[in-house]
Amino acid sequence: MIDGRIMKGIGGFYYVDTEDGLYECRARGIFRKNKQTPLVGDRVQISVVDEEKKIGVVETLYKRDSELIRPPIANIEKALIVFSVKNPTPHLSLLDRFIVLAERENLEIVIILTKVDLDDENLTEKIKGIYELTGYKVIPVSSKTKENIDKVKEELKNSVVVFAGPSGVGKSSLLNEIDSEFKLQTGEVSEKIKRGKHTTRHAELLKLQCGGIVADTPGFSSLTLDDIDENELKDYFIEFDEVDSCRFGNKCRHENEPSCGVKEAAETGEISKIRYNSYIQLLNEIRQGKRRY
Ligand SMILES: Nc1nc2c(ncn2[C@@H]2O[C@H](COP(=O)(O)OP(=O)(O)OP(=O)(O)O)[C@@H](O)[C@H]2O)c(=O)[nH]1
Ligand SMILES: [Mg+2]
Ligand SMILES: [Zn+2]
Repeated sequence: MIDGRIMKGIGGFYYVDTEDGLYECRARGIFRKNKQTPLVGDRVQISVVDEEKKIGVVETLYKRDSELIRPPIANIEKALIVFSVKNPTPHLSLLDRFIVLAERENLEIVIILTKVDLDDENLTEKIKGIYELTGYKVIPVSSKTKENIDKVKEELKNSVVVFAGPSGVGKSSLLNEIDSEFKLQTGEVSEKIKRGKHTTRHAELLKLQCGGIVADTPGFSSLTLDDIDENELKDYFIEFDEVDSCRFGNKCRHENEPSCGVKEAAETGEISKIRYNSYIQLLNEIRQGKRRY
């Protein structure tokens, strides 16, 4: 038996990286029976079936430190959330949804704004302003002009990082710039509807020359917060924590409660009104069990 990490999963095969190289593995039937699905990023134990051909079987799935459903990936430490300032137009409610899901998994979060070479409406500064108030690092980049590629590289050193964001924002393009050995497929953004064409089909872990592991993933166009509790949501808007003085303390849902410090902070601009409104929208959505975006 040897330990390894699932780098890629396609058509029922798992590609497991071990100290003895990469093995193509099937998973034991028992996982399916127990409704367990191995995920890219899973730490596993495999038995070798054919050393020559590098074929094995996944025998054990170790406990996950973190798990995302969209994109489907396990044991990530940090999420680089990638949105373009144009083509496609950034959808901040979708960005906030992803932040909530990543916060719940305790991931470190960095926001990457791509295609700044196309920014003719100064959206870069606007979005940067909103999210810097939260405390998240925001890095504007362009794979065209190579602006700030180095800063993104810095974020990838000695860490296990996922690139996540909508289709067509330039995740794979950016990764190709970051490591000259990567030859990831990239796709056009549809001229008419300005949406990506889902070029990347599977999540895949890639080893970087500089050390560190990064996952390229398929773009998503919607995220639901179905299994998040309405009382829990506020914990994932981390800037609310910095505001003291809600009359009901930690019980305050920052909605209609009197003397709510968070609501006041959104009025004075101490925290972003846009983020606050986004919180209220998501809160209502969770309540109504609605599934949008
Ligand atoms: N102008 C400009 N175009 C870019 C930039 N980065 C990527 N693109 C273009 O955007 C399109 C989509 O890029 P991809 O890298 O395939 O996007 P993706 O996020 O990987 O998309 P999916 O794999 O579908 O999730 C391609 O036509 C790229 O050439 C950029 O910085 N500036
Ligand atoms: Mg891609
Ligand atoms: Zn409050």
